[in-house]
Amino acid sequence: MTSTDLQLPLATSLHMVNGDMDPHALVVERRLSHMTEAYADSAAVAAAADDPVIYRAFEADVPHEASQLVYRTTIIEPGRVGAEFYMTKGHHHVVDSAEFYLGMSGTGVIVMQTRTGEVRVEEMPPGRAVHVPPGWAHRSVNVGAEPFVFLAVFFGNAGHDYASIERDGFAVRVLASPEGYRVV
Ligand code: PAN
Ligand code: ZN
Repeated sequence: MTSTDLQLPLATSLHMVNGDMDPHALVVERRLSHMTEAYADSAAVAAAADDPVIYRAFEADVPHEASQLVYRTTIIEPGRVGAEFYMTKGHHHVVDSAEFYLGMSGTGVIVMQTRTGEVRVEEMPPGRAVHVPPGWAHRSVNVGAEPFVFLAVFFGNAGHDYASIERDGFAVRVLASPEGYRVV
C-alpha cells in the first residue's frame, strides 16, 4: 500500500572519484570573480587569468524544509591564488545546525570556526567523516594536486549565511608550504 501524501524515496548515484551526482537538481559553480574577497593576496587575484572555476557542487532533489536531509557533492579544483589554496566561500548556517562531511577523493581539509573565534581544522582524506556541530562556520580547502571531492549532508531548513564570512573572513588561512600545507 502506498500513501499519496508521503514523499517518495530518492536514490542517486554518486561518483566517488569525480563527484558527479545522477540525477541532480542543482549545480553551484563558483569562479574566482564570485569570491575575490576570500583571498588574502589581492595582486594574485587581479593577476589570475580567465576567471577560473574554483569549485562546483551538485545537489540532490530534496526540499529545503525542516526534517529533510539535503546532500551535495562538492568538487574543488586544484590550484592556488598566490600561496592560498583554492577553497569554498564558507558559511554559517542561518539556523545553527550540524552538518555531516565525508571525504570522497583528493586531499583536502575543512576549517571550522565558532562566532567567538575558536578554530578547528580537520583533514578529509577519502573515507574520513567529520561532524560539524551547530554554530561552527565551515570552509573546505583543496591542498592537493587533484580535485578534492566530498559529500555534505545538512538539514533542509539550515539556510546558508555567506555575508558574515564575506565580512569577517576566517581567522586562519591554508597556504602552500614545503611540507604541503600550513595553517596560519
Ligand atoms: C556544503 C557547501 C559546498 C559549497 O555543501 O555548500 O561545499 O561551499 P559554499 O556553500 O561555502 O560555497 C555545505 O556546507 N552545505 O551546507
Ligand atoms: Zn554548510
